[in-house]
Amino acid sequence: MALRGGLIGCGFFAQNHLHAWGDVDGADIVAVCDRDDSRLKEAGDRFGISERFNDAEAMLAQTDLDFVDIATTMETHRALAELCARLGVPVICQKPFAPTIDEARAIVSTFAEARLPLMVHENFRWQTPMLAVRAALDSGRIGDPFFARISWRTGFDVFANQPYLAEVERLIILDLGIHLLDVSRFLLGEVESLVAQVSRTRQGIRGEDSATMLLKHVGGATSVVDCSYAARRDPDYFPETLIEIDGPTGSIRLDPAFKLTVHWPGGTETTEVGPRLLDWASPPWHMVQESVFNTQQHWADCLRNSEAPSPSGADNLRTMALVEAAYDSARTGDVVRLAD
Ligand code: NAD
Ligand code: 89V
Repeated sequence: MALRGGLIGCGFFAQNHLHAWGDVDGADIVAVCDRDDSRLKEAGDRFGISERFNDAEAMLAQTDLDFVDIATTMETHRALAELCARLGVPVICQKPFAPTIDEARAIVSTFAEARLPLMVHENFRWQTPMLAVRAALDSGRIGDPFFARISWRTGFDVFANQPYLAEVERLIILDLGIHLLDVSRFLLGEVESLVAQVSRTRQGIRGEDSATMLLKHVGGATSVVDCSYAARRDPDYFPETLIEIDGPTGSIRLDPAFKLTVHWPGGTETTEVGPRLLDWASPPWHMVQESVFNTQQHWADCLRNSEAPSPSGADNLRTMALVEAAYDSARTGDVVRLAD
């Protein structure tokens, strides 16, 4: 029997969740919830879901669910997740896990006490190109990396689809940098210390729209993580993450258009590591859209097999700690040391 899921939040990005759930093997969304009647109706009609609720508690009371997919914005995550925990329902929750690490810790603690599965829908580590970089590192061809640059710079108008981003005090590190910091952990391991600089270039927004972060990883590697919503470039590679990694015996580069180059004593190999173009996906979002499918298929598999998901809520606390460290460093100018 397929797992029965309920989705809360039928907004902009949830459309990708719902399309991807249609492709996921072993799980179906059988109920949707949104406070907004028109969005609820549109999602239910488009995806053929008859169980529709304006209130999450009513959905949970009236529908037998194996999990809930929380696709609302971060300020609602804790209340919704803890409601699910009280009712014994596992959760996959969109990023940012919560507006602050303290709220994220509270969610993790609640789910640990309830002994329930909890995953954060952090999908950059589930992008096909990122999995290819991870595999290249795992091949051992370049040895243990000592340097990486993880860069995401665009002038794409993210505010058109996500107008709330113009209102938040903490913008690009908490919205986009959070993905890149997770990637830095995914590729180079845990972080000992971090220093950050931020700036705001765009008019009409409240938060920072550029950030540059220097990380020292456990084991000695250094990474530079940089991101901007204010880069005026042509071509603009939105939403691709560009990566370069150096190791003692070679290097790995992820260049625009998903071109992966591995150089090692055995030679130099260049391959195209782009995503599949899913039938509901459309460039330039198609790589992100495929990662949504990859993330959700992983969650369904973990639930069915009683395995820990990646990233679990507890794991994502380490990424949230880097977000908080970056904001602390940008405010004080100090190098921030991360607790073990
Ligand atoms: P949105 O504002 O377009 O949609 C959120 C929806 O949730 C709205 O329709 C709202 O009515 C509904 N909602 C809010 N609180 C609710 C509640 N308590 N009960 C029921 N419905 C409720 O937001 P969005 O742009 O779709 O972003 C949602 C989340 O997805 C954000 O956290 C964002 O950071 C994240 N996101 C992730 C990616 C990615 O995975 N790469 C990309 C874009 C956005
Ligand atoms: O992926 C995200 O979280 C979106 C972005 C605009 C960065 O794609 O917010």
